[in-house]
Amino acid sequence: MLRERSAALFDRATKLMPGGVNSPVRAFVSVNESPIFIERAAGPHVFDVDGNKYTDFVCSWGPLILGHAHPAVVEAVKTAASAGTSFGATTEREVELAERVIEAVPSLEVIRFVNSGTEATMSALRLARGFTGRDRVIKFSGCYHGHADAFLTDAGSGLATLGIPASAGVPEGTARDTVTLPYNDLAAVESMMKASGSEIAAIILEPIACNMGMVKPIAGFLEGLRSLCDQHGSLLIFDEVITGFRVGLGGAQAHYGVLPDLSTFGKVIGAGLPVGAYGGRADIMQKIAPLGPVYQAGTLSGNPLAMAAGIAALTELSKPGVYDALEERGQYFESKLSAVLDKHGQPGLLNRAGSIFYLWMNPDASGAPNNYDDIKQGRPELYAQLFTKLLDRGVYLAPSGFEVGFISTAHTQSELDSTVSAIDDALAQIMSV
Ligand code: KE4
Repeated sequence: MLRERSAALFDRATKLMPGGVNSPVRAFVSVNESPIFIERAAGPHVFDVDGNKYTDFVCSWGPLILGHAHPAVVEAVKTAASAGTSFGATTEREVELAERVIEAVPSLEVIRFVNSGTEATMSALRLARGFTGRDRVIKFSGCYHGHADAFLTDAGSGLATLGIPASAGVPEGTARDTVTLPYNDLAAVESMMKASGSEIAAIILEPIACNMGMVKPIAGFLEGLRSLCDQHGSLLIFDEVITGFRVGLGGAQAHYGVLPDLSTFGKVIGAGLPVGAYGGRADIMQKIAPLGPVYQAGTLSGNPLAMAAGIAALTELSKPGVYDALEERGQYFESKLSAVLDKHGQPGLLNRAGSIFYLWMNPDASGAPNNYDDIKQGRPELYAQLFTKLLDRGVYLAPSGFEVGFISTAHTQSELDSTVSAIDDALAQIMSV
């Protein structure tokens, strides 16, 4: 495929923005490619500025569970925009979306909208610290909670992609208050809580880790964290920015039946527009200004266009059978792709949770990964080869071996079949070398 206009635009972009991008993973560094510039998208497809068509499994990193340019979402945004783009005042749409989110997610009593997942987790941590009067937080290696200082130790997503163990610019004191433990290692959390539980404001995690590739909680892990937080008066925070409204209307907390004290959201609830949210128990949330002493604010929080998009998306997602259909598509894709991986001698393993999947390129895998150290046994260079060959075959996977892929309601069986066939073809080439 020719991608000359993308290359020319990238040349201009690199003179204007760091790495030519507004978010590091978009630079395609770890897959040794020049990034594609997207011109438009529809349903399961994106089209680059050179007119090339790709079946898209990035889906803007999760928000587009209904596919690109869903008519109901586009119409809602157009209608909202024609009445004004922002007021800096309360609107009915904020009330409506808040009611829908709270109704859907079992642990939510009160919610606050912000503009990104980072803002949501940053605010949730400040709230946990303000509510408990404690400073320290436990996070898990390979989990990514956005780019607030407290979370940039041994994090996933772009830091994993670029091999950055901890970001420059984070003060020693901040890093000292963040304890980073191995995901799924309940014994490590138990001993930390036994030693310092009275200092721990919160334990935060992705209930299904999707930023180191995919790592699911082993039996008892989430329940164990819940119990440890109860024992030591710490708050349990589920970062559901990816899993929220993705693995079901109630998110991972409903799926696993473990209720956190606070949850964070983003992505799907904005349907591609900038939205984040944090919420949970009313007694905790009432500490937030203007009610309480924990300050958090935002010029564009609850933006009418973003609220309209979110309402439209949740209206579609609330229709009967939507998540069953997504699960069926996920199962179909998993069964077809697993057969192709077997055919080529299992160069990789597919991990899946609903419509989220992770292709872990690791010929030595003996089973699903349980933590970041397992994940790092994989072969990102093999993934990079597969990425490039698939891009040339019109399949756009995440440009990083540490990111997951997403299936939307717009991905038909035909798109999944052609994708599996392209992977079969690409692996035949790669494995023959
Ligand atoms: P944002 O600030 O990027 O909206 O959300 C941060 C965030 C928080 N929590 C979780 C579980 C997340 O996955 C994210 C952001 N996800 C990455 C992709 N894995 C965003 C992609 C990017 O950084 O460009």
